[in-house]
Amino acid sequence: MNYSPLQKARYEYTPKLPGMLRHGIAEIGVKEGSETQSVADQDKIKALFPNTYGKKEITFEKGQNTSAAKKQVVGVILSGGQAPGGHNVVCGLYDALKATNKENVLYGFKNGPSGLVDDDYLIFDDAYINEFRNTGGFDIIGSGRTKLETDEQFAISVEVCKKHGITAIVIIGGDDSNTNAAVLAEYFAAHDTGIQVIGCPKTIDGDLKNEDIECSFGFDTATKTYSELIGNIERDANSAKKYWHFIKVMGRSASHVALECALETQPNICLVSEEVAAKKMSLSQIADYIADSVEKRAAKGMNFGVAVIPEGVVEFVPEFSALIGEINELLAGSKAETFNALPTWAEKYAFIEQGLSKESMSVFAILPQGIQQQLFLERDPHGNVQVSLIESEKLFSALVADKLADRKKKGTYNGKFSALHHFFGYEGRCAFPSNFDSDYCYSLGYNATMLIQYGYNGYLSKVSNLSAPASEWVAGGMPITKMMNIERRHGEDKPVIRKALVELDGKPFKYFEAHREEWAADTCFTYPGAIQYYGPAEVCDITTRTLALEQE
Ligand code: FBP
Repeated sequence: MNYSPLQKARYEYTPKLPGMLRHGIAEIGVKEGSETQSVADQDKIKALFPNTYGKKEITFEKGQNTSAAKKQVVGVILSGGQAPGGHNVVCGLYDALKATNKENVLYGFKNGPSGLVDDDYLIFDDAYINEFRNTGGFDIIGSGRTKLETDEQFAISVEVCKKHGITAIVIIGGDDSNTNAAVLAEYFAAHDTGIQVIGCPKTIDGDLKNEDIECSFGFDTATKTYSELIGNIERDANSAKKYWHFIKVMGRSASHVALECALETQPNICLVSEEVAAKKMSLSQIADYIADSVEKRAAKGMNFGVAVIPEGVVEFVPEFSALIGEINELLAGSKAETFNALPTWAEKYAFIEQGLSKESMSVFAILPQGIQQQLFLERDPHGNVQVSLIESEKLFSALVADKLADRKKKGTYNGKFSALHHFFGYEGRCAFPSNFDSDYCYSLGYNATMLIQYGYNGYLSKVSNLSAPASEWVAGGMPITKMMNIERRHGEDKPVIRKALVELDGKPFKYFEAHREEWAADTCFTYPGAIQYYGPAEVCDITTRTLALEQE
């Protein structure tokens, strides 16, 4: 194996645990808090989770470890998209298991939740796990997006666990995966299996957060990686002075990633999908908003700039989601075949023109042809438009170019507009975790072992007070049912963890709102540079601006 110098150096890094987990295992006591209730729909959630609902929140503290001495055989699963720090959750889990009892065993189910039902696993040992300490990626066991949600899958899971003597399953995932973890925990309890389930909050998107979970892991490193790249592009823009860069960033529906990157780099424009929805903005209004900045800057001789676009923004534009809905209808069932059989784009266009309402057609007509075609070509297995594949960075730059052409005709704008496009997503999901994510993830894993040791089931590993130094972090657990409500999904009422979108009255957005006018008209770029792993704590251990503003 060839290791990079940084990889070798990171193997030596000792992640910081919360103060209360730093004493020996024998001195980790537990304090139970009050009973919990779900955030909404209490009666319905209680009825669906009769065995795991209403449990107490708990905190660990220095004291006598009163847990039952019992050999633990634990299985861990990585679920969904990669997020920096996942390896450290596994390392923390492993180290705490071994520190508790050398006989404890950790199984890793491969390639996501399907590994459990397929009984596809490896057993961790020191030599294997040491290769992954403080590194990015999920390649330690792989990940996948299969959901564990049917009784049949649950029954197989019980058989697999029994076969290996597994006492607990740890699921490292986002809101959906942890919702599934809660359902699995309830099944295990209802069938008296004695198997526990613990979740850990993962996703670079930052949308698994609530009053208990301050942030999901991976958000810190991913946004720092994107911010470094955006900062570099800003510096290039400010040097060359000839391009407008349109940069789309991952994050699915929520705009937490885009907003954090904007707070870090102060670009000229950052769209926030949640604001677009609240103001019911049209594509034309958004294009005008960006064109205003282009025009103001051009008047000062600055024919360059940077615009950050959240991945999911188009879904939040009401007229655009209406258009998507109509397209899905237009091509439902066998109509897709009729459409696909049309030989030329002109004929396809005529078919579309006939099928769409006047309003949706007027939206469709202003889209660049590449995007129009994308809407009909890139479809998911259910035949629906794959909104996440829409190149919104190109869409908005084309709409802005049209606006500027009009303004030129009217004589209000006389600049040059040349656009370049970028999409940052995969670049950040497997970066070496920042010190924050290394420490946070290791703590989440270590803490998960403590929750297992104390016999908790259906809990999320919780580490809080995260903008303080790690020594002051607070470790404990929260029943997952506390975070749930009922939502309509695929035509059915489902118990789910509520996805956290950007709050427009929250401090991070308010800060952005107070500064964006100045950023749009002037050049206020900030260049955060690369993540620093070694050096002064104020450079290396700082958390996101989002968390700092939320907790100031
Ligand atoms: P999770 O929600 O599973 O954490 O994944 C987040 C994410 O990185 C999104 O930001 C992005 O839209 C999506 O995954 C991409 O998924 P895929 O890796 O399947 O292309």
